[in-house]
Amino acid sequence: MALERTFSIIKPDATARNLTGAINAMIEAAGLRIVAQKRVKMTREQAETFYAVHKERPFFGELVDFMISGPVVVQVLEGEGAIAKYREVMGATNPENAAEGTIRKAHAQSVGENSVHGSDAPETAAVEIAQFFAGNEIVG
Ligand code: DAT
Ligand code: MG
Repeated sequence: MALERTFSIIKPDATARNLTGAINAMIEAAGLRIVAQKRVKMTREQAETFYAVHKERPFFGELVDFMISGPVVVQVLEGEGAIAKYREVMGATNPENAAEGTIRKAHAQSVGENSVHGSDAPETAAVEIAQFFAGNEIVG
């Protein structure tokens, strides 16, 4: 398996509950390395661009409002098979379906307020990383 990078967001429901460190501990325990990280408040335009793939979905407005409702921590994670591995560590989108030991099982509050984002494929990871980080901000 190849060394990969994936894009992660610790979402506003998690930063509000002071869970950045707890989530980072789960990421690192899974063998993923945090090679870039910053805390930001997304603009509405940034959130709409980031989730553009979902713009026709009924929950799009709610999703954007939530993502700009408070600070987020954006991250680049690196490791062997990082994209699939982080999806596993996150757990299912709806915490009711998330496996024991996953971030969403432990911390998510609902399908909308589900604590973390992780890229779903190499192409989306590259686009998402480039939306928030310059190359020289990522230190592997
Ligand atoms: P994931 O974040 O697991 O990749 P996704 O890409 O299908 O899930 O959806 C992006 C986000 O949109 C998800 O994290 C939370 C929100 N969302 C998805 N389905 C939803 C629903 N049925 N109701 C409310 N929000 C939803
Ligand atoms: Mg997704």
